[in-house]
Amino acid sequence: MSERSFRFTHAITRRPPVSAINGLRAENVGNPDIDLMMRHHDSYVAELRQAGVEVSVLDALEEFPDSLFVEDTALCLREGAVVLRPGAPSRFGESMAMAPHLKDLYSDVRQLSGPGFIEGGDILTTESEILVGKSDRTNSAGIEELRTAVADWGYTVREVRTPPGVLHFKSDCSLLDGSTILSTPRLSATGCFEGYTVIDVAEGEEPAANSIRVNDVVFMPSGFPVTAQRVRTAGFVVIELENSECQKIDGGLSCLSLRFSPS
Ligand code: CIR
Repeated sequence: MSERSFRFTHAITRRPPVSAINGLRAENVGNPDIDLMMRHHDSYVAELRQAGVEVSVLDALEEFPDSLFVEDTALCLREGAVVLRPGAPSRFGESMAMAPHLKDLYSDVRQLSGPGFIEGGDILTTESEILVGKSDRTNSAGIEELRTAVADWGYTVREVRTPPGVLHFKSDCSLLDGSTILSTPRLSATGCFEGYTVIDVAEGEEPAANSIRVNDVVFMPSGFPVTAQRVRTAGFVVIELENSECQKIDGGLSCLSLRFSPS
């Protein structure tokens, strides 16, 4: 089986802005400590490099408090990239700021023109398909537009549902290999992963579902030991990363990078 869904040569990240203290969040659990967030971000970049990825670190964008969460701005595939349309009004301009960087790395960059909305956090690319969770940030019109945009690259898009009250589809799941998914029980219970092997995160450890497989390792947020052990027991190499400050503004590990291998 091909491994294109988790073998990456490149990643794009963006430095956290000081304005991230004003980042969007569903619940206020206190503002992030920006210095600590910067240190976590440095470690994240270093670990991606250690995993064999060439990482671009873009300058912070103070006018966009959530701009460190670059994943929401684009979908990067082997054949090309699609510039998305974030559904949060304060984040809409972030994808325009990302487009030129994608054009440096890809010869084919496509732009969704709307009127729908779609954020990268709702998109899970597996070996066989692209699952997109409808959410408060991603609507059916956005999903349809993405379907059309990637059709001639040979990808199938399947519309699924992000659980109510959950920010993004991938807040609750991640890909561990071409056919294995780490998921919260509330998401896997919907049946959307039929045909895949599913590992459920432990009760009370829901944020662990936002992990990332990058080449030979799985990066997981630290502080969720039962789930980390489950993933190790299933045969994966796990590296735990501190992400406490991003979690205060609903950001997981996947949100912090676009990972890809342009062909
Ligand atoms: C937001 O609400 O948009 C940000 N505070 C968090 C975005 C997290 N992104 C992601 O899950 N892909």
